[in-house]
Amino acid sequence: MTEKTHKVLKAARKRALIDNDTYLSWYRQSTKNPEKFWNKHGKRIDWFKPYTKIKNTSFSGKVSIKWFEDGVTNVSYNCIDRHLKKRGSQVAIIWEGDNPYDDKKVTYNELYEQVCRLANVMKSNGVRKGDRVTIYMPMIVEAAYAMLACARIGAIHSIVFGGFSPDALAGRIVDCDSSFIITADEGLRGGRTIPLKENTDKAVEIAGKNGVAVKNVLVVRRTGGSVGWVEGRDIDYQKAIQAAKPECPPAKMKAEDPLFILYTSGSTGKPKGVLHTTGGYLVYASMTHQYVFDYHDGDIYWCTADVGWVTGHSYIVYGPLANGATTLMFEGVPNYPDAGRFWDVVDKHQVNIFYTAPTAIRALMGAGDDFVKRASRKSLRTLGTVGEPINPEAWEWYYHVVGEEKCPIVDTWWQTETGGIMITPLPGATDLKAGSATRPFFGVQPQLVDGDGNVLDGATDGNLCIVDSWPGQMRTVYGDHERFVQTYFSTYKGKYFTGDGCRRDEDGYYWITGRVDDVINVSGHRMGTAEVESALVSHDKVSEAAVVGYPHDIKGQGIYCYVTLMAGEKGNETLRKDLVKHVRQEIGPIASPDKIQFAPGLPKTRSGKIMRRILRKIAEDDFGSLGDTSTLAEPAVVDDLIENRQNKQ
Ligand code: 6R9
Repeated sequence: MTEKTHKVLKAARKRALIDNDTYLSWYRQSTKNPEKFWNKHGKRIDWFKPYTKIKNTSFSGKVSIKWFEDGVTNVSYNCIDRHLKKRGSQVAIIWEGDNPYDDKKVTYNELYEQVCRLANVMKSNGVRKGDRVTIYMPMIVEAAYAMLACARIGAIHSIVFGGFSPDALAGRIVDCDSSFIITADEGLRGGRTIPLKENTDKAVEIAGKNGVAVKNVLVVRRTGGSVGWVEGRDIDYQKAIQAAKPECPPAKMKAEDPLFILYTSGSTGKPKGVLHTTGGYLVYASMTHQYVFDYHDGDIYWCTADVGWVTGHSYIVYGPLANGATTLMFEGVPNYPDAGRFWDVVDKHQVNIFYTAPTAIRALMGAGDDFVKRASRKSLRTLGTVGEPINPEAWEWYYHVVGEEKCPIVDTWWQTETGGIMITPLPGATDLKAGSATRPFFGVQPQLVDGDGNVLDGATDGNLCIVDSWPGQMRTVYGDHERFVQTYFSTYKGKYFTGDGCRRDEDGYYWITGRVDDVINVSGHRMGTAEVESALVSHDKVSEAAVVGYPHDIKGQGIYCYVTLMAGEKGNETLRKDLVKHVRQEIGPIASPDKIQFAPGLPKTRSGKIMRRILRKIAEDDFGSLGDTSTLAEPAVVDDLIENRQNKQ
């Protein structure tokens, strides 16, 4: 296959921090002598006590990952204090509200004061180094303050995306035994409110029944809507902040002290608490932010993610602020008030670097070019995507229509687990191919293997592994190191297995083809099919469920559910609606099933394993190629599944 190549743009190369020769030579150094390379780049952040040890990592046996381990630093200090002298009055955060008339700017001086005050509020309520603090917030500046205040005092934050239900929130509070929660009265998105405090109240109750007593709930007034109040437990954010001292010294943190936990879905079991630590994470997040986006001093940078996902952690808050950037935080959605919102905001705040998800690009492409063209977009210089594979049509539209062929597109592949961008073009160095994440970042050594773990060379398809550690890598699954080892290092011994399939072409470019495990990617959000299945079977009319992904024009993948009912129950529209509601309650709106097929039976092997391959094919309406069904216990169930498929074309 030959794909069209877009050569590095001349203007991009002229301005770029890294040209192709530099990329090649740095990459060689980074893999030949990682110690030397990272010794140099670890110094991009400030250390209270410099490290002397650099890399101490092993992907075999018990698996242990330590970077800069004897160094002492603080993430909040690096994101705020160290910039104050030079850029105290520079804007750190531009906040753009859901309503286009609502915005504000926060300078580094103001950020310092707000974060210190909040850190003091937390301290005076008993939050100590190492305690877990749950953040369940809308996209308001206080969410960034909360993260940085935790980092300042050494508390470990666990952000739960505002789209998760009380049940899902409770599960995460219990898993990390968190007794302090920061939330808001309500969130606001696309003109609609989200009952965050009400959900928190429910979650606290559920957590209580599961043995975790939440001591305090700190509540920001966002909409002013009326909410329940528990005296002695709930704290009014604004009042508490005003009463707190505006100075709080940053805690001395060891490089390997935890910074945050972020729950993410895998192919089995409950979501895992991915644990990231202090030094290596910040070095990697800030370095990738600088070079991948070719960030220069004074640039206005906008990543449209939510802080509830890893992209928001690394590329709205930690990476950009560590670099002294101006980062834009957007509360709203791409199509409110209309599909031109992104481009209006680009003009309004003169955004230079814009980073979003393929699902948003596809949706906006569908709304037509006029929405794009009514904005000038003259400030734009670099465009980026993340979260899922981008189809070449959407890529070309982004490149030609949004960027007018003047902006390189960085298609950045990475994961919650990797902490930062792993495979990506660099704007001034890499020729682009629509749909390819191209080449590895410094220090990243990808490898493709077949199902038996044989290493595959040259142009080939395979399972994507990474063979050596990089500083941003997750260190463990919170509270369950064995699960960390099992999940990531046991499929292919001694290698980190990403769960993604991938093709490498004749130029050595990487093309991520999507998950090869039972994880689906819906609008860039990761979901374990097992989680949706367990939500479905917790409904009293359901006896069994199997969930697969199917191609969806906008979302990338849709959620297709096969449901077997209890004896005597009948599948109808009312029950379908009820099941959708039930899943939304159990997990949250992001897990809403798109299709539900009632099935008298599921195709299983004689040993009782559900044959997902067959279910996927039927959901794709591609049952001409079902492959071998002879190992099925009851081959006849397949005919019924085909007959009643929900995606008939
Ligand atoms: C950052 C983030 C990780 C999974 C990953 C892969 C998919 C992310 C991608 C991409 C193709 C890209 N993914 N970026 N696939 N091209 N540029 O999204 O983290 O939520 O943990 O998801 O997303 O399948 O394994 P996370």
